[in-house]
Amino acid sequence: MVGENRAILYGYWLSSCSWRVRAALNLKNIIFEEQNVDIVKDQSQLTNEYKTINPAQKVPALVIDGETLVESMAILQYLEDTRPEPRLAPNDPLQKARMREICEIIVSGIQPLQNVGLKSHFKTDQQYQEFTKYWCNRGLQTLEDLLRNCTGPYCVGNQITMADLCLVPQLYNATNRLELTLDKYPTLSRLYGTLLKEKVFKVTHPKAIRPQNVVSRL
Ligand SMILES: N[C@@H](CCC(=O)N[C@@H](CS)C(=O)NCC(=O)O)C(=O)O
Repeated sequence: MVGENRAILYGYWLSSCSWRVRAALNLKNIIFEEQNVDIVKDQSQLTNEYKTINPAQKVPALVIDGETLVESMAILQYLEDTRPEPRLAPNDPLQKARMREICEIIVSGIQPLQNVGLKSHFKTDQQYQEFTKYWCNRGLQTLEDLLRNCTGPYCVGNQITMADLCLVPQLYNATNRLELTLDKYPTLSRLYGTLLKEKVFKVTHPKAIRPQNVVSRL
């Protein structure tokens, strides 16, 4: 039965994909505990034990309703389908497609190309940095172009949607980890500033949930 036991989020405090899910759980008032999987220092995602939770050996994974779910967007959709209020997607088909455009650019077009798991496949750290920054900037430019006419506080429509749940963690990652500036992206910059003031992003922010004594970074 839906919601019988406390959900467990396997995540990493600095992971953008984990933040998407953490924010959705928070918005939908789902009680959960977060298990920190250190994907940087300990590389706990690569253990056989964690592989039984997520065969892709990545975070996030969510144990909920007696099931284990992986892939952040599949998890968001499950939460939306099983706990429809508050809604994370517009009803209108065009608005929904607009929301998915934003999500896909981030989920498929940016995050996989800056994932920490790629690092060891580059000869030097500098090559990895240049690669990740290039693809992140390209994705941010696409987002800026698509959102240029957006004047409200959210990416799409008049409430937080999955697009915002993807955008805020991505922009935090871009500015904090990749040390990119948002100066070239006025719309993204404005949305980021506005969205960070929302309670959901304050309480689920990596700085708010950072485990004690953690020193590792992405
Ligand atoms: N498409 C997956 C991507 C998951 C992913 O790449 N997670 C990153 C952190 S944001 C990770 O676990 N990286 C560690 C690794 O690849 O070893 C999702 O949306 O859940």
